[in-house]
Amino acid sequence: MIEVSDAPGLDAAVMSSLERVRTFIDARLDAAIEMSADASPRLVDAMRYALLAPGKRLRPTLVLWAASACSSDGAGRSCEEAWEAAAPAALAVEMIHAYSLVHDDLPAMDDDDLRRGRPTCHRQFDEATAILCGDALQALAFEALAQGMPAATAARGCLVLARAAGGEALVGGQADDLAAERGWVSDLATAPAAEQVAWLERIHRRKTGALFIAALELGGLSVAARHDQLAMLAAFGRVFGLAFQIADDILDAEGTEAAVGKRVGKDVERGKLTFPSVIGLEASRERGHALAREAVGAVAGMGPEADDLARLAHWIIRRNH
Ligand code: GRG
Repeated sequence: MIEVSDAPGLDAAVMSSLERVRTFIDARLDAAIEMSADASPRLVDAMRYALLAPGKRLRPTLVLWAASACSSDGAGRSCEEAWEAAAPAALAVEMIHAYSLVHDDLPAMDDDDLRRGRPTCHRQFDEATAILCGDALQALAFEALAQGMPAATAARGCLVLARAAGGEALVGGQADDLAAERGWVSDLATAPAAEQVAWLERIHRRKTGALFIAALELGGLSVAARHDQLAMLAAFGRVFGLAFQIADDILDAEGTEAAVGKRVGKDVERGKLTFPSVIGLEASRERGHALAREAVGAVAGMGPEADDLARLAHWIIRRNH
């Protein structure tokens, strides 16, 4: 099992592994966004701007690492072959993620000016273009999956992705989060801490967690993973997603705009319910580390091939961006 005694070494290992994924994925994202002359040039510019912006590529990373972790175990596939098989799914999840960020930043939602260290899509272009850009990225995600995978895997993959992106998950979590922020949910502000934590977990399980779990499942599906492997990946995803979100809340409370690439301190400014605001910063950090350990335990049965996933789980709560 991965230990965190050598934290600087762990950070360096994760950063260099993420860099390898970025090189692999960015070249393919760039190619996937080539459009015919029928697409409006301004729209395509906005799509390229949003999709190729310098994000961490965490979701495609999970797709690729899930695929390689499931491939070595007697499946007779090399890591390179696993990544190639999983590439359409990796592109698709990043497209959904990029669309969700563009829409989340809109004035009607979170109203942000900065994303990934650059002006948000609607600030760089205009609001209507940003809305259409998100719409087109969402459609392109399903095109990438359906076109790049064998038919039966593609059908299953589209189902997994549609559920994770839909009204019961990403969009539903976002809708409930907005409802609470705008005071449409009564009693939440005065509810006991345990109820507030349960509410936070329910939001984040859908708004951010579902896409992480889908990324891992899609990675497994791409290489025809066994049921037990898919179950381990799902268990990892459930706790990884929550650890990621706790870290996101901590970064909003004490990160810097330069490192995070977006405005920080917004949650406090808006009196938003977050893990630090409900249980405090130290308890949030402890909970995040406990979840990271749980995530590592969830994939322990996959052997050393899951070491990258395990390191990522430890890093996710330590990150500064
Ligand atoms: C608009 C349907 C719709 C959904 C929006 C993703 C989302 C739901 C909102 C984004 C707002 C936000 C800051 C959520 C917290 C978690 C999150 C998704 C952070 C950004 O993800 P990272 O850190 O970003 O993986 P990069 O830029 O590295 O890809």
